[in-house]
This record gives sequence, C-alpha cells and structure tokens, in this order.
Amino acid sequence: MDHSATREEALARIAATQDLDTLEKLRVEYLGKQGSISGLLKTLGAMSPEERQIAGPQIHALREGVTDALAARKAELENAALEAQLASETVDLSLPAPESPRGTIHPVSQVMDELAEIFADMGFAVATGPEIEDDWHNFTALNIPESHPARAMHDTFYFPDKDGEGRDMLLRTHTSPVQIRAMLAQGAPIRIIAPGRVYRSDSDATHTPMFHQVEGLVIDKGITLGHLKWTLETFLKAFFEREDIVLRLRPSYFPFTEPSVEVDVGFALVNGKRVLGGSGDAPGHGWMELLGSGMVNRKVISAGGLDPDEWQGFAFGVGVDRLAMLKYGMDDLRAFFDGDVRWLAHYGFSPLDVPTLSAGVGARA
Ligand code: 2U9
Repeated sequence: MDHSATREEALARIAATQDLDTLEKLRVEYLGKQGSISGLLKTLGAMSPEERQIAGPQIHALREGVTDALAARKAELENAALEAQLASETVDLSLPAPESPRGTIHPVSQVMDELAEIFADMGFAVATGPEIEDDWHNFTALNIPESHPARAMHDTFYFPDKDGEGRDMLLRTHTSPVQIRAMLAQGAPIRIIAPGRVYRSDSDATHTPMFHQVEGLVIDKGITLGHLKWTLETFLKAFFEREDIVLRLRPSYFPFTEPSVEVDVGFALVNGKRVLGGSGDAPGHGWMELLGSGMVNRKVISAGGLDPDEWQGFAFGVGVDRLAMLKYGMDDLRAFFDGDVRWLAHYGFSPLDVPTLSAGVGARA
C-alpha cells in the first residue's frame, strides 16, 4: 500500500501548526497508542512474511518521517516562543525606577557596615560564629568559671537539654566566644572584630533581651595599652566623624581582661543634649561611659591555645545599638526591634549609600 498521501497530509498539517498544544494533539492522532500510524504498525502482525517485507519498511518510513517532522516543528515553535519571551522581557536599564524605593537599611545594619569599613582600614577582618553556644566557649574559656558571679550577672538564657557531650547549651551573652573560636582555629597573630546578636534575660527601657555587640581582638607580640588607646581613638573619630573626640581610660574589672579599662568619651551639653567631642573636664562638659576593654587575660590567651609568654593582646566590647542611638539621635532602644515601617522610613538608610571612608561612613538616606 502506498502511504505517500497519508505522509503528505501529515507533514502539511504539522507544518501548519502554530502552537505546541495543537502539535501534541497531532502527535497523539498519528503516533499515540490509538494513533493511525500505530494502527498501521499493528496490521503488520496479521500479514504474511512476503507482504510484511514490503509493507514493513513503508510503514516504518512513514512513522519515522512523521516523528522527525513533529520534532522539527516542536523545536521551531519552542524557539519562536523563547524569542517572543526575550523580546517582551527586555529591560531598559536607563529608565528610572517606577516608584521611589520603599525599603531602608536598619540603623543597626548601617552601623555594623560602618564598623566593618572603619576597622577594615585598620587591618581588622570580620569574624562571626554561632549564637547558640556551649558553656565552655561562652564562659569557661573567658575566665568565668562555674562559680563566678559574672555567670549570674549575665542573665543567661540556658537551654533545658545538654548537648550530645553533656555540656550546657545557651544563647551567647556576648560575642567573645567568636574570638575564642578564632584563636583556636587560626592561631596568632589576630586582628578581628566580631559583630552580632547577643542575648541576656533583661528587659526595660534601656535593655532588650536581644541586642547587638561588636567586640574587637588583637593578638600579636609586644601589644600594649597604647595600641588599645590609639585603636579606639582612631575608631571613634572615624565613626563619629569628628577629630575632637577625647577618651578617658578608667581602671575597671572584667574576668577576661587584666588590666581592664572602661573608656569614657568627652561630651558637651548643647541645648540640653549631649554632643560627643572635647574634653569632659571643660566647663559645661562631661564624660560618658562608652566601651569596656583591656589587655587579654593570660588565662584567656591560654584557653585560646596560645602561649601567653609569647603572645599578648587587647580586646574591647561595645553595644552597637548604643552606638547607633548616640550617632543618629534615637532615644528609645525598644523602637529598634518593633519593625515599625514608619520608624524605619524615618531612621533607615538608603540601600545605595554604602559607607566608605572617602564619602563618609554615615551618609543619610
Ligand atoms: C576574648 C578576650 C577578651 C571583650 C571585652 C568588654 C571589655 C566589655 C561590654 C561593653 C558593653 C559588653 O555590650 S556590652 O554590655 N563589653 O566591656 N568586652 S573587654 O573581651 C574579650 C573578648 C574575647 C578572647
């Protein structure tokens, strides 16, 4: 039997299809289980060997021709669909945004970016670590043993269960365990800042159960309090964008540093508001406590796997939320964590204003 008429008709219909759905219907009509060409193939079984020898190749050639035509048309239609999509989805990058952007950068994120920028310029890398910590990294390694009153003072959130090794697990009360992990992992010398969330069970107008800290750690040979003072002075001048920032170091106590110093910054009263800058001893001026710091305790250097006779260092800690409030004039800490879009629209920063030392770290939206 001659199948050329069937073939011509099928190829013409395939060539005329304009969409993939119609093409698929044609495929089913010819090649599906109940399809006409599949039907022809089934007739081969009832034929004599002689008949089959002639009809077999003809039917298979028909099936192959239709299969190829279907595949070729499918590729054409898919290509055309892609071309149409590409043509309709072109973007003119020179057009202005249709609406002014609504999202803003939270002041805490902005200040963290400013800190990273300022400290990077002094050769500090940013280190991060887990917020769920074990008791050893958060306390013991920092010279705060089991019985130490600082454990109670830190108002720690403990988890009810111990970890697999039977250790108490907790929400870190400071970012110090990040530095312990860095010492153990990378050895000395070290120059890092560790910014991040910390948790203390404490809540009032000036304390939230979660807040943000940045701590710094330098470990090297021959490090002194002089290096500490220069670093903090350079940081605070860059951060507050004033050359007249004056520091006062006061003796203090922290378990992880020895000696320990609290750092006050001089301020002036301008229209009843505290403005940082100038000596706190001048008339109309005062001192504001801002940072804690000190030379890293020998026991903490040892806990970090280093020899305290070979390596010395300094460390400091400061609240990021506090820094943001002081620099950008917010007076209620709790608003930081309310997620109120009106507050964010007012105090947030433009995503396009990335802090740089040349353009100023604290450019406003
Ligand atoms: C290592 C060794 C020493 C980090 C330090 C302080 C002093 C400090 C407070 C500031 C305000 C916490 O956010 S706050 O309540 N921090 O006074 N932090 S020294 O000392 C370290 C850290 C890590 C390995």
